[in-house]
Amino acid sequence: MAGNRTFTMIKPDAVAAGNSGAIIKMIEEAGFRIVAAKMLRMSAEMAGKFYEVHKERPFYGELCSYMSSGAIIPMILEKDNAVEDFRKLIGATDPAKAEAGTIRNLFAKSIEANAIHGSDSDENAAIEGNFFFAHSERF
Ligand code: 3AN
Repeated sequence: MAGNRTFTMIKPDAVAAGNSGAIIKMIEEAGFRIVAAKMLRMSAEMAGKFYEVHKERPFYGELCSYMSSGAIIPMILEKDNAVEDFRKLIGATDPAKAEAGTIRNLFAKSIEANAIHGSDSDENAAIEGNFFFAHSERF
């Protein structure tokens, strides 16, 4: 059965460009409830831990320095079929391939600075949510 929670981060490019408000508005208008949210800047070490599953990929080093280059807004979101519906709302990893009207189509600058993260499975949504939020920080 599909789970009802996913995890997202608004990435440094979108926060720096002043697009967080517009992105959160799209997320809420698509029917997601914000369960947890905060703003922080990750250290390179913290980004390295978050993206550990990608450590063999050629872009790992750059991805970690990019993700620690500025403030991010991690959030836990709730909706029926959350993981799949959220991936549809954000669009493809590469903004050039992201469907019109998706968050990445509207706001991403490149495949790396692609505005927003969305978990790819219920299992990863739980792991990633736990990485940033204590149970007492969820509403
Ligand atoms: P998604 O975030 O769409 O699930 P993944 O899991 O393949 O995409 O990649 C994780 C993150 O790594 C992406 N959000 C993106 O920022 C970065 N990334 C993916 N592919 C590349 C690439 N070819 N070059 C640079 N960064 C990449």
